[in-house]
Amino acid sequence: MKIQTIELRRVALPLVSPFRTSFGSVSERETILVRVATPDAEGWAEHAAEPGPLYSSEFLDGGELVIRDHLLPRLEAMGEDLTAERVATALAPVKGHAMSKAVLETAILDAQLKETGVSFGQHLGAVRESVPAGVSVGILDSLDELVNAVGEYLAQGYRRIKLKIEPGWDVAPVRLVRETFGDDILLQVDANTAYTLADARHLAQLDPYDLLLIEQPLSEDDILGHAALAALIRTPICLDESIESARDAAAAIALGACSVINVKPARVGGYLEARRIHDIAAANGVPVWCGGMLETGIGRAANVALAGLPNFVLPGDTSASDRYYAQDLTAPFVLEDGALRIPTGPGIGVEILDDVLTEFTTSVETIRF
Ligand code: SMG
Ligand code: MG
Repeated sequence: MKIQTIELRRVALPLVSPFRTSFGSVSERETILVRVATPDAEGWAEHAAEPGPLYSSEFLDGGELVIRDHLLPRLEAMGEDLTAERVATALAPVKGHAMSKAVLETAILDAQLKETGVSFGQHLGAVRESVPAGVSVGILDSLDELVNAVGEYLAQGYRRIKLKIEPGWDVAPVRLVRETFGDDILLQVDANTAYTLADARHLAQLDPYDLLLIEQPLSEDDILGHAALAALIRTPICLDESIESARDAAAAIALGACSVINVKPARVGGYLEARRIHDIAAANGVPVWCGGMLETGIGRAANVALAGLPNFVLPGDTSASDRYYAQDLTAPFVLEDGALRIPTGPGIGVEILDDVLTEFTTSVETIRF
């Protein structure tokens, strides 16, 4: 494939409300959009990192630097032999930086699929037309606010609620949401590594509330800790930050560290590795669901397509655009009966709104190949 230019565009979009997790709070979504121009198509993708290295070691300024100085030269050296399928191998000598590798592979895959008129859903193997949507509810200032927020999301039709938790905001919010909204709602929690194995007895207090899962209670490198915790609590353990590759997924499953996996394509280097994790999990009877990083419509389109694969059996953090943004960069993703429709057009299948893009752009750098 012939690439003419690659554009790195920084954008910042205000969030409709701040989103607080155990590692910090954000009130806008800053990202780097990558646009790959070929003679016949334009591919787009969105970097998943945040401004600071708090969710994982990756962060936007570091990502921009590694893309420009270390990743793009390796892709450029491949000339017209470059295809999306060859990106991961070409970039493998660079350690880490999965999100920066993912944004490049995804933009190239988008251009490649647009050249051949194939959608992400078709290419990845989606088996449904729409995907049930969950919503991730951040840590709030009071339990009253939490009940209001959850009530609104349920009224909008969200099929599953995820509560962000941390020490001091865990058992009480879960108990209250269960008591207020009943036993039938699908409910899960996400700790973003905020606990240690010494908290096992405390986390066991979540057992009576019949949660779908607890996501990433312990440190990302504590696989054996998660396996030990699994024996001490009844709530199923789901890994997010710990799973950076298909090999990690296979190891975590084999060691009994998780019985569910949150698949975030960016965290694992792209959609092709994400599909391998889906396949390994399916072969082991481990259900998966699609995570989120507050993506704009650009990143969301590809995530929703991935969530159409058969073993994505739990609702994902693939919420509608208005859960995040008053104005998205694409036509908004909307909830239809609690689900988002998988785009069917070529590539990611969404058009970028030029005037909105310009409004939220903070810088642009164009690299000629
Ligand atoms: O995209 O709806 C979303 C956010 C979902 O909770 C979410 N993501 O650990 O799963 C996670 C967090 C990480 C992102 S925090 C900015
Ligand atoms: Mg998570």
